[in-house]
Amino acid sequence: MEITLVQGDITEQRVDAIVNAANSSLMGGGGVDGAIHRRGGPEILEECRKLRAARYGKGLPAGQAVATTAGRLPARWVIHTVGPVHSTSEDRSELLASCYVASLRVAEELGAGSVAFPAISTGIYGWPMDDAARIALDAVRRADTSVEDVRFVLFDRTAYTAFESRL
Ligand code: AR6
Repeated sequence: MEITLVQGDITEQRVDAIVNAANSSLMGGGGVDGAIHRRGGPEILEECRKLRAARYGKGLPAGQAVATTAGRLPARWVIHTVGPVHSTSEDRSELLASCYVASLRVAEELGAGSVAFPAISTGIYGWPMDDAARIALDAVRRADTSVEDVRFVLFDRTAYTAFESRL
């Protein structure tokens, strides 16, 4: 597997699948979730609604992942995963690692060879960037997967630098 780092916008990535840092409602939100739905168009939300009705009436639990179309985005699929909200009283690292592993598993099932990840949980969910970078890179490196190309798409310089020094 090749791991690359990019500073930029995940909605512009030409890969088989991009990963969305969603919330368990799957009904959209701010941050990268908002950008993906905005640029991908209503087809994504439509599929999310169907998934909720069929399988996730109580919401998609943190650490799990599920795929939809990518609508008008250049990718073929969006893999929605729910990161844990950062906590200082409880160690939720395993759940954050699970987002990456579960997303790669879904990608493999789809036959996706290239996957782009944002830095899950590091925005609205408050995870410190350095720690999130360590967990993300360790999880992806250890994952037993046929995905060949993993790209981390970091939105700003600080995020890029955090991942770069970990890599
Ligand atoms: N491309 C790449 N990275 C981005 C982009 C983009 N277009 N936009 C933001 N980021 P966040 P979370 C970065 O808040 O912390 C939503 O409302 C951002 O700088 O999007 O997992 C959901 O619906 C940060 O480093 O996700 C949930 O309610 C990283 O993406 C909640 O936010 C993640 O920030 C999830 O919070």
